[in-house]
Amino acid sequence: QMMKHAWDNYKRYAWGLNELKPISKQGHSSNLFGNIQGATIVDALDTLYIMEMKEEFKEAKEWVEKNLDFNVNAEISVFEVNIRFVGGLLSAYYLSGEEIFRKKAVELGEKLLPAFNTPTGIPWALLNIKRNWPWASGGSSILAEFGTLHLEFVHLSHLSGNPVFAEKVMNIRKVLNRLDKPEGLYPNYLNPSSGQWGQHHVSIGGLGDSFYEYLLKAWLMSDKSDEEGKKMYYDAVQAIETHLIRKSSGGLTYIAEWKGGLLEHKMGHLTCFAGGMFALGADGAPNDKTGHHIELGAEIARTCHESYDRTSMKLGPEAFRFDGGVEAIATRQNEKYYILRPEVIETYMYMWRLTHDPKYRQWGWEAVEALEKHCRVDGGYSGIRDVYNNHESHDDVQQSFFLSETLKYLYLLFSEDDLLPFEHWVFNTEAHPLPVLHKDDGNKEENQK
Ligand code: DMJ
Repeated sequence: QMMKHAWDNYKRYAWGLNELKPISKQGHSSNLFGNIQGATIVDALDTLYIMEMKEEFKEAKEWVEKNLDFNVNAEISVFEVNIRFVGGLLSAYYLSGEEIFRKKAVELGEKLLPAFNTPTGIPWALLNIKRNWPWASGGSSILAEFGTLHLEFVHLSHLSGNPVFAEKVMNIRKVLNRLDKPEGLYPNYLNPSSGQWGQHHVSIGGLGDSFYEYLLKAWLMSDKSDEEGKKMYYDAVQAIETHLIRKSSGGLTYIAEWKGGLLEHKMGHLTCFAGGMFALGADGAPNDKTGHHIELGAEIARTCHESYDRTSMKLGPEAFRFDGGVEAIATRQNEKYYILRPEVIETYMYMWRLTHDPKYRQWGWEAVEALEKHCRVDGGYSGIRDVYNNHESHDDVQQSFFLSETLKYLYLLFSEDDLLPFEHWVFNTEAHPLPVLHKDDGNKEENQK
């Protein structure tokens, strides 16, 4: 019903545009996608399919056939377009088998390739004028952006028969492996021309997050044959544990940010995805650390739940701190907003599947109630400007990831484990499921031809 409400209102007021403004009941355009339109449609395709909303899936598919056009003349974010559009199209193809989605995914992948024309092969953040974000340290590319192409690009090679996509992302690995890493950590900034790190800032939240996620998932998606991805992931987690993970005096485990050796005792909502990541990776953890990684996941889930529970609206802030006498609370006005992000619910879903502890469903249900009470409006769902306030001030944006991630993870949290089982599917960072590529998949397809 939540999906229906979000979708119907998007359809009614913003059909074909990128996102919905649910208060003003009109389209919302963000500068991430340039002239590419229909972000909500492409991001929502697989959720509609999984929820068996057949009519809606059909109309979304027709829109893609007739209208989805990749004009990259205006500037686009390579990362955002990859995770939402390429990822969304790939999942829609694998779930439905409809050729149009495969064709569009490969077509779009090809348009992204010029971003890799740099001296190192580390891609630019922005196309079509190839450049980086003006705010990024020393003209750098961002770890979480160039490190979050791997899953989609491996699938693009698999589906197109063109090895160029996989070669591009394997080269990123090569560049990273050649570099010295401070204390074994990966800085968020890397200059694509010089191949040198920018500022030594390290984060498991924004600017770093999905790079780590994709190391683990690359290994899982390769049917555990990508030993390099595996080693990079577990080595990185070891360094994160030593240098970034701390426990508050009140007993809450959190992941701090690292700035040139100094810790900032702040955790972002984005960082909360790491609970699910640690638990998902627990099985392969070296040195008998499986139980330890599950426990780490559980502790991060608990901390992130506290960040929700300590607000008036029971929805978590964008960032919360562990200093100045507070724990898991936002102290700065510009960190008190909630924009329908999925990461905490994502972690509940992984923890539920991997432990079956009923508290994760309870916590997920608390989030459903809070979303219904504070974010649901006549025209869809909106983010909130201050979750500590008793009265909602809505931000008037229904983010496309609310349909692709937040609602999908909630649905999976309350579904049986055999819906998209983890042995066969990995989720890209926008919650688009991609199948594990089994070692004999290539041959199977050859034989079928
Ligand atoms: C999504 O686009 C993805 O989850 C990304 O990895 C981080 N930001 C948003 C959701 O918060």
